[in-house]
Amino acid sequence: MTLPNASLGFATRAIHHGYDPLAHDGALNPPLYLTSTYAFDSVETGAARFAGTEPGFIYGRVGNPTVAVLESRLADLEGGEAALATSSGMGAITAVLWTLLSAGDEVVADLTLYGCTFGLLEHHMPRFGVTCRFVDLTDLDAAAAAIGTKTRLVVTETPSNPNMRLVDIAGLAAICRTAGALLVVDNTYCTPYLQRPLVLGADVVVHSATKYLGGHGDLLAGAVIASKDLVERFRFVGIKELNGACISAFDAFLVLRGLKTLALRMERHSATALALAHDLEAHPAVARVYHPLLDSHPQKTLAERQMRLGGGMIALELKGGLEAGRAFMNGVRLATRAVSLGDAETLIQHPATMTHSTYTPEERARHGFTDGLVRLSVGLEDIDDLRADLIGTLDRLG
Ligand code: 4LM
Repeated sequence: MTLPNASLGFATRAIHHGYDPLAHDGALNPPLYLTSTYAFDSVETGAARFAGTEPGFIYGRVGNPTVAVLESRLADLEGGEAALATSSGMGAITAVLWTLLSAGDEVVADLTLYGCTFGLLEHHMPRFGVTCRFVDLTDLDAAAAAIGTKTRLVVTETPSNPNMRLVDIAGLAAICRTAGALLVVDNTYCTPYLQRPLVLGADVVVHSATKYLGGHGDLLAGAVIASKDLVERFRFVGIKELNGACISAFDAFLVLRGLKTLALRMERHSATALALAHDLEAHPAVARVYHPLLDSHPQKTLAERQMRLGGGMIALELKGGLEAGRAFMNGVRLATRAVSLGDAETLIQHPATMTHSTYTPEERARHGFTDGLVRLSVGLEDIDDLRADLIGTLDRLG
């Protein structure tokens, strides 16, 4: 049963792509291959597989049949040639950076990135002779001015974690192409259901599949999607020789299960988040709400052009600043105080002391997000219950 993929919709491909039950004893789900190594029928076969002159699995760190189904499906959904699944989002990011960068190279990155990506670029890559310049990539003139002859990679998230800034992927991709730099976009917040950076011109997409792709808060995983050539290098240099961050077959199986409902979940996360963003913005205790589709978002037009539905993430600041934000986070009863995002449960957390505590207070100020910022990952609960919890808590706090 080979499906004519080009004509199929996103949800269908997220459920079926790259797997034929009839080729696996009718098993509806891809078999879970729990093996660390693979038998060769001869020493010549083994040598040919290592040399890359014959296809086939060689060792669990560089491939597994369950993982291969996931990789094929992710490449298809992102519109890329190939994909590599990794042990976590950070495993994906380090596989890309360590494969492509050498001492003396420069990275240009956006001002706001997930805390550990920032920490890696600002505090650790310089130890290996790679410097990073953080630039406001929402300003394409500033981006063009910052990208120089030593710039090998340009790294961005859009919308950015935690403050929902948007970067014009097509515009930035054109600048990178002229300058000879590769554009890496972290698409964790959107997933390919809402935004497809490769189709817009980016060279590499990275994901924390721990989040929406898995969708249930029960695994850690990551992915890189790019050209076949780049993915080969990330697999055989980045994962095999540099960081060893291969995904487990069981986690790959769980991500495949999550993908079956990705389209449904993203519709619901997005609809609920937008409605709650409007409610929160109208509340007298709230100073500012950050969501791509609010009229108050300075890049709403770009959001409508390059992504769909707005996504499930909201950030907000209360008029009472940090103390009011703390009281709000401690006051909620349904939303769960936890980091991570993209789960069925609504999660609430404090970037300055949690996900972005890798930034010093000075860096947070320089990079443009306040200590009072509260982040919400809007889950799949009934909206009336979420509204009662969030708005009710704000009302109670006065
Ligand atoms: C969080 N985020 O924000 P692993 N890229 C983005 C992310 O948000 C994350 C990663 C990569 C959060 C984790 C605690 C945009 C993570 C890193 O956690 O290594 O799968 O992904 O709450």
